[in-house]
Amino acid sequence: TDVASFIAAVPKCELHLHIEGTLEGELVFELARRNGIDLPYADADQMKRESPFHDLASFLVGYYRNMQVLVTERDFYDLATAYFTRATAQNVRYAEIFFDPQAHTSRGVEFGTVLRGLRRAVVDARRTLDLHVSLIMCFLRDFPAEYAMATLMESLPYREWIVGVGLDSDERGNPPVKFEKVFARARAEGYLLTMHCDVDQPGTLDHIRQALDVIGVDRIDHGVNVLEDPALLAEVVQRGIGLTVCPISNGFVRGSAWEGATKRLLDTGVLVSVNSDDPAYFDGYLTDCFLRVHRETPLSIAEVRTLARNAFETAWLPTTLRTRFL
Ligand code: ES4
Ligand code: ZN
Repeated sequence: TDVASFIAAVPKCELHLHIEGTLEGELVFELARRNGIDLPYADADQMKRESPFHDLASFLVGYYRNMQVLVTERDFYDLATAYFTRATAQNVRYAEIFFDPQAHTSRGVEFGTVLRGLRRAVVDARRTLDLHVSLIMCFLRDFPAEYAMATLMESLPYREWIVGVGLDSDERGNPPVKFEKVFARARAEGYLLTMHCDVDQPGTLDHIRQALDVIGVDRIDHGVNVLEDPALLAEVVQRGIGLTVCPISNGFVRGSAWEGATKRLLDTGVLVSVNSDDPAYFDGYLTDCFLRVHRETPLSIAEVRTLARNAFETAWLPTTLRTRFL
């Protein structure tokens, strides 16, 4: 088989996927109608055309604006189910998906509404699609640490439904150490830890260093800037820290500067995985992300297999599923 067919067919695992980033324009309009919300656009095409972005901060504006159509438990169920269906069609077998409770509680949607909707979709996906999904709760780093801590406390009744915690949103001026206490408490509660060290953000090498040494993360989301620091790179390899790289979103926001980064990380022995980040916004689900890497730097079938395997290897799988997938 050729590499492209192999990419499509190989069983895949996704570790860096914001469920709110799978909100397609058509669903925005359907939920707006259902919830009686007025949108300042005639249709999904116009909305997309008139919401351009050029960096992380400008991307986040449209991302949070569109989320306002998510109100009821059913909305969160429908959002997640739509992604699970698309992912399964691309041979994703296991996914650890991020959700941003504060993007909803901050506008009056209850934490439990979000969790129950997502959980019901996870349970149904296992039954109807044979897709296994775990939830990772992300804190919004541009809100105060106290709000993150309150969110962590709010999650404890749902502890069994959540495998770990992460950190996302606007990184500028919001370093990992801002959340040192929150992540220490999360660890004590048994959550596994990851956080975004987004590409080319100001202070990114310090952020990666803090994530490793102060926070003690189990994985890093993005983290491609380790390629600029041999000591950091060696440590990531030696500690077996997974980097969840997102080739399409990197290209979208950063242009061509990091083209080929996935292959370079792979060649250096990093446990790098390929992920789609916010596929509704960056126009590509997981197979498309692998194809992007292959277009940047041609991959052998063995290299595709390693990239797919790295994701399962660095996933937070329960033992029964580890033996099934690895
Ligand atoms: C995100 Cl690409 C990215 N970076 C940081 N936070 C995010 N939330 C959703 N997508
Ligand atoms: Zn992300």
